[in-house]
Amino acid sequence: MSNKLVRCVILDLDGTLLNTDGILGNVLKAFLGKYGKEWDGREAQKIIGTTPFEAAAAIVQDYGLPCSTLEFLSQISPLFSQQWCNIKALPGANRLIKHLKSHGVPMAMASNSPRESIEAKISYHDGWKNSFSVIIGGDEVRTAKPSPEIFLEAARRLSMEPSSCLVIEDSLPGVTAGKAAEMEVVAVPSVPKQSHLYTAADEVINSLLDLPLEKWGLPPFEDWVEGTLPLDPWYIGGPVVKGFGRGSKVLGIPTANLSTEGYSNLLSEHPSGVYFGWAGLSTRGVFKMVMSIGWNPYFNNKEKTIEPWILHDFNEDFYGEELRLVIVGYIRPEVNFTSLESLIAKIHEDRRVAERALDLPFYSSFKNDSYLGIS
Ligand code: ADP
Ligand code: RBF
Ligand code: MG
Repeated sequence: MSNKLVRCVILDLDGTLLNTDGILGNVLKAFLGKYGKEWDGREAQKIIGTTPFEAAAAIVQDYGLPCSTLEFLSQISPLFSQQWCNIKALPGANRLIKHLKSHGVPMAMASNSPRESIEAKISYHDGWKNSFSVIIGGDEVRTAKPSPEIFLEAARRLSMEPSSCLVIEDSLPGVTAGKAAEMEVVAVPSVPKQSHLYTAADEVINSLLDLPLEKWGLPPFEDWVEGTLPLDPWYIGGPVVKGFGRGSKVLGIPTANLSTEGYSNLLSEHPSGVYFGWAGLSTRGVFKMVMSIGWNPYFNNKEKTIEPWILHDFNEDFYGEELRLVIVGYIRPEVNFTSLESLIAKIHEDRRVAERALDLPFYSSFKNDSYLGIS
């Protein structure tokens, strides 16, 4: 089935463009602690995409807090506002906004949070406010998402037919609202391993890096080179630790695992998927590297790990040695496979893509990065 062609894009804010969830978790953890309660991350899926009042009501009820919803809201709202300056753009958010703006694709922002909060949050992100022809908050409509009202109002203000709008949403209420408005809907779930819940969406993607704009007749991204997406480099390192013990045994593909302790923030900031870059081992040299980040759906791991395959033949193990990685590009999202053979074949294809790309000037320049520890 081919998608309908659209002419404009309506974006949700929290969880879609902004990594609000991390802040939400930190504030609630501290706040509930004062009542002797422990924040359970599982509550997140329930409140994502709801209005502040609905979220507050759910928390007061589920935790049996000795206060009213309004009291809770008035206590916690200032704690959130203080954190707005710390909310980071999600990977791919700036890229998407710049791309659509430079191609003249009209954009609206439609969020269940009040207009004033939206304005405050986006004020910390250069160029965002001016890129949207319409910004509309939950306090500007009678009924919030999952009602279609906010999206229909956004379309009206854009002077577009609902059928010409593509909605991008991380939450279930948002997806429901978009479909009820008879719009095309892409879901980017902000809570991991939940994509099976998003069957109403026209497409479910893992992160904004994977958005196939051309499917809706929108101008495609032009920054992919030879099957890879250049990234702002990021760095991770530490001693090589034992992994699941199946890389070389089950797949014939050894992965030198790093402890994720101390890197939980970094890991949660980066979408799961296949990445590549350079690996430095202090006594051995700098090598090309391709890796997966995530839960390895084929094995359904419980924890998000990094699995770097160093593209060099070593004659021995090097557990305990310091491994430094600079990650410079992205290849694809993690996927599940129906057979071990197809998983292995795909990883070997990733290897070829990474090896070729790392010879390109942009990527090869990082081979000399001082972080890798070898001159
Ligand atoms: P584990 O589950 O303990 O990570 P693997 O089967 O994935 O075990 O093997 C990884 C180990 O193999 C690394 O920790 C390292 O010591 C060794 N090794 C040898 N060659 C490589 C390579 N090319 N890339 C990554 N690790 C390698
Ligand atoms: N596991 C998956 O389940 N799905 C994937 O798409 C996937 N891609 C990978 C890509 C690369 C480059 C590497 C090195 C590994 C990948 N794996 C993937 C992870 C593999 O399952 C993992 O290395 C083993 O689980 C070892 O613990
Ligand atoms: Mg391993």
